[in-house]
Amino acid sequence: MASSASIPSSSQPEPPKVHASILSIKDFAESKGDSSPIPSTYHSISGLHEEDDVAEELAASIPVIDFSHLTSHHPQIHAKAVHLIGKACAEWGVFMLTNHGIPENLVEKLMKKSGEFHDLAVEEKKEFGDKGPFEPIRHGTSFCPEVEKVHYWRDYLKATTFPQFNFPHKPPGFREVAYEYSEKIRGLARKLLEGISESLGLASNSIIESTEFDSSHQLFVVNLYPPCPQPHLALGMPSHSDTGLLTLLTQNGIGGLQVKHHAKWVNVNPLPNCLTVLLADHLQVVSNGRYERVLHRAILNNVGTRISVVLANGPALDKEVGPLAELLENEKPLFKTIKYKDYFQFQQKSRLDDKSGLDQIRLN
Ligand SMILES: O=C(O)CCC(=O)C(=O)O
Repeated sequence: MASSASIPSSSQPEPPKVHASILSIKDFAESKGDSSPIPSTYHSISGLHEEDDVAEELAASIPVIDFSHLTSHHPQIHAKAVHLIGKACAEWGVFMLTNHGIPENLVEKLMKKSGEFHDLAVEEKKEFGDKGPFEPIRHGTSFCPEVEKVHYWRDYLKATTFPQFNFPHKPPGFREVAYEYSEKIRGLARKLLEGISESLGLASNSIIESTEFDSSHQLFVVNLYPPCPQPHLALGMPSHSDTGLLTLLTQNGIGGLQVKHHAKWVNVNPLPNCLTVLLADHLQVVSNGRYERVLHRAILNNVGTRISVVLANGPALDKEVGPLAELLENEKPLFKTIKYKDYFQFQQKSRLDDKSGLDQIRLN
């Protein structure tokens, strides 16, 4: 049985003073125009070698899962989809989800309202200023500027949309669209977790029950990456993995997401009207390492504003989560059991890097 644990406070060295004057990178970028050099506090790419590491030829190999096959009542079609989802989780940690049933016009409205939110004047968004991971609605820039050595070319809105639904009341209509979208995404995540449990040879409700997914914590993130005059020097988000079990991502048609696969960066070029599904830290924990979370990052361009809407679907905040008991009948736990709330807080207040909270709870 895995032991219960807490995450020690971060031992990261003190970062240099932050570039406190930039509250919104969108406003900053618009005020400077498209040809001025970016502040050195945003230089997160140190050399060309990082760019050279992109494996263009692998982009077309990112797995595609047809959701309608997973939910099919035809046993053979369902079994094949379960096999494919297990393979995608084991080999990539990311897949594109087609035929998911979310109407295209809902996603269009979501993107429009997301842009309108970020277009509000800074004054109008002040009431949502990020005051910490458990605030229900947070608006800010970069990731966690207080602890960063460099900053990221990104503004964000984060809202906890389950078990309580929290969302800004402006711009008009955004809240309603976000509610509908978040409900649909939670339904998809639940079905995907059933398929993933089956792919591990377990009962379909195994992950759902052990993580109390029906009271799960859902974080709704609306990222905006303005065009960057020197996209080869900065990042929208650095290499990281997400908290939670499954992240479902959609974007406004402008690419920028890359996933790490066998030490190479691979561009995610989504198929039309698909969602991108990323395995997050706690899927690695519950599967006792059979499936690994995927490292990913957001790169920039100097042409158009990119918006991504990212929903992180985790266990219930108060649930102590560790490797699934069924898997520990024949193998040792690779991770400590920890309250998801503690893990989430640690991740949201740390610098984003490859190590993540997983390294804090890994057992040798
Ligand atoms: O915008 C993207 O493509 C990635 C966003 C992301 O990784 C995040 O919000 O954690």
